[in-house]
Amino acid sequence: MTTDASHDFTRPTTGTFSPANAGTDEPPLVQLLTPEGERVHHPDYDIDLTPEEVKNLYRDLVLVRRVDLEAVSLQRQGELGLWASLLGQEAAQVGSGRALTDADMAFPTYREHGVAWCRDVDPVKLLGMFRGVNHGGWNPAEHNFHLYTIVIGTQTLHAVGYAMGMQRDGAVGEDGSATIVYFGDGATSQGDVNEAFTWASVFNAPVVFFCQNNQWAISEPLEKQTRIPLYRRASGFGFPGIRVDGNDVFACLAVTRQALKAAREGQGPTLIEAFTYRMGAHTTSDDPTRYRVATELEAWKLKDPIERVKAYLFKNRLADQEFFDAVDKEADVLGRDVRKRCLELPDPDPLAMFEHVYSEPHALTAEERDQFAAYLAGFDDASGGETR
Ligand SMILES: Cc1ncc(C[n+]2csc(CCOP(=O)(O)OP(=O)(O)O)c2C)c(N)n1
Ligand SMILES: [Mg+2]
Repeated sequence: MTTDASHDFTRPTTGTFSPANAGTDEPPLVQLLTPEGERVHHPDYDIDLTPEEVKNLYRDLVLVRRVDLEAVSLQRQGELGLWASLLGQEAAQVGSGRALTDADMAFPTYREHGVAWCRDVDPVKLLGMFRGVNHGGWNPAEHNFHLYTIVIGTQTLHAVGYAMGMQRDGAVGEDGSATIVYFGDGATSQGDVNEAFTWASVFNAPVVFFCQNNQWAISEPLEKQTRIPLYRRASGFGFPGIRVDGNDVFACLAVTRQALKAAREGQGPTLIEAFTYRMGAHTTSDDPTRYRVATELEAWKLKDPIERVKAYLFKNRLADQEFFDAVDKEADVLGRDVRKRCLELPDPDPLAMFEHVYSEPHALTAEERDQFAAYLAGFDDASGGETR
């Protein structure tokens, strides 16, 4: 191998280097609630929450986790084709989701069940999509929550386009709307995401890039996506980046609220890196024991997003056992209800798959639909479904 003095080949490529702690002058991530449930203060990102608001956040976290658990079970029982669990990422999703106003628009990946909850999307609609009985499940315009996007990173471009549209319609400003887009650590390696950063930056688009760095992109660790902490990518594009404790619902709420406000006020985009961990498998088709060690999981368990809010409420006598029992009971009722309604979802009309391919009638799609209808009609004859 040739060496070139102008390049630094001395940096380690494996082992000691970690984008989680790169550089010695790395500021600590924004945190307002420690894993032990101690409230800490931050000079730039503080937040005042009433006991009622904290209890509501706790309730959101517990209910969202319960829906997720129920979905994993349903998949295991053969009732869903697939499920992407949010386990461990509840605070990042509920904190950012609750920072949104009704007028704001959100673009999710396939894992944002907690944000969907905050946008009042019925969880059964999410399950329907993973059961393969609907085409996405909800009307994005009704919830200001776009459909789930499986193609990694592409929704960042949709979001920037949407935000630029709002900007041109004059729909931003203090009481107007901002756009938030969710993506993962792996997505930051996609061209789409980097293009979205460029466009958002140069057009000063009112958009918040919310990256849930859950440390893994299926079996690829963070080290294979970046040599610097992800939030620092933003400075190269010309807008601020901030790293927040993604397991701290208070901090996620505070930081996202501020970034959305800045977007509305014409200050352009912000990249938020929510530093968190995917506690479950990538999806129900994945087995993470094949590529990651159990000690990593154990370390993150101690940073659980729900336990720290519970500890905070307990320590400060803001809630008693009765409250926690009532939330658990509500979660049980919700879990049972979601399961029941999922199993009752009707199978779709087979021809429905040809609807909504294009917004207007399309000759080729119509031809394919007619061919398929004729094929299906072959099953109706007296031969019991035999076609020749
Ligand atoms: C363009 C594209 N390439 C590859 C895939 C396959 N794929 C699905 S999820 C995933 C990893 C995404 O990781 P990350 O962005 O960190 O999100 P996470 O799943 O961890 O939430 C990949 C590569 C895809 N869906 N789309
Ligand atoms: Mg990831």
